[in-house]
Amino acid sequence: MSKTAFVTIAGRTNAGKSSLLNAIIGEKIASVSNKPQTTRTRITGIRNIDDVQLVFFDTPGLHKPVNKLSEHMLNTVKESVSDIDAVVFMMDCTKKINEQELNLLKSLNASKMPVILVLNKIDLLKSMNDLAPVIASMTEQIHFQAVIPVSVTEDNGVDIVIDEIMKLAAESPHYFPEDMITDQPEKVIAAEIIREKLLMMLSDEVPHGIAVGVETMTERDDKDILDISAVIYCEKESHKGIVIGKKGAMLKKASTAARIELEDFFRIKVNLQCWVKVKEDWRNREGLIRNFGLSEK
Ligand SMILES: Nc1nc2c(ncn2[C@@H]2O[C@H](COP(=O)(O)OP(=O)(O)OP(=O)(O)O)[C@@H](O)[C@H]2O)c(=O)[nH]1
Ligand SMILES: [Mg+2]
Repeated sequence: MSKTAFVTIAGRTNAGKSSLLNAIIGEKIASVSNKPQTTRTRITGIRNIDDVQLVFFDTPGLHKPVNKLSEHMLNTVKESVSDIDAVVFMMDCTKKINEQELNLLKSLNASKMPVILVLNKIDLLKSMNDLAPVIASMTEQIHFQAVIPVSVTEDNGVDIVIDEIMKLAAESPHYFPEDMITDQPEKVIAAEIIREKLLMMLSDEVPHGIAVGVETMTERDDKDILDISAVIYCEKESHKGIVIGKKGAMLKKASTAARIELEDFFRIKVNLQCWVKVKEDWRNREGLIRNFGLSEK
């Protein structure tokens, strides 16, 4: 008898949602960074355990919308919390809940959607006793299927999250082949790996204005080499200078780090070429957002 559970991972930006998805899938399919709003689209991750297929949707983090891109990101979250079996709601346990989070949780409760509360980053707590008031205040206001304290980076508690989700799987055919771990096209994964390295290396002002598009990705006939060419778009001429760096140092550092991870992911030698272009104010331009695959409309 086969079973399936569709699960959306939602919560504030930087809570550790993509980190959790990667930990559950066992491969890095979603970009992770300490900068807010790292995830921009819905990312699907698939894990098969015995006869159960778990399908996860990682979503952009809740934040205050400031431009058209963030409006699209927040719409993605809204659309991702219907027609599923459960929501994993993730919080950084060192941060207080805000109104946006509370509103989402209340509407999930109203729709009778099972919600598993995952309190992440317990490694940052001085004492586990600090968790008790957090849990008490949350469960006073919202009904949860389960409350699970975890530290994703220390691999503490992730197995308990999986066990809870397994309980919610319903009898159903499997929708994805057994060997599939994500529905992200390879070009998108490659672009996200490059964008993640830039997020890691650049200072705060620039990263949000960056989009990466992989233009070509071809394996050579005569050698085991994958040629990838990518364009890094930034919003300002001055940002382009920062992305390239002194004598190209920044671009070189980021593309080397990306190449190493690309080789690891695709298990083949990679030749990566990155170009930097300016597209002013792309985050407010519908057409460009569609172009980058950040909106389906
Ligand atoms: N200390 C600590 N840091 C963590 C833990 N889990 C994730 N992080 C860090 O938190 C930061 C954000 O992680 P992400 O997985 O990108 O968070 P996210 O919720 O997907 O963020 P958005 O995509 O912006 O919504 C990264 O620097 C992670 O390494 C944890 O258990 N403990
Ligand atoms: Mg994320």
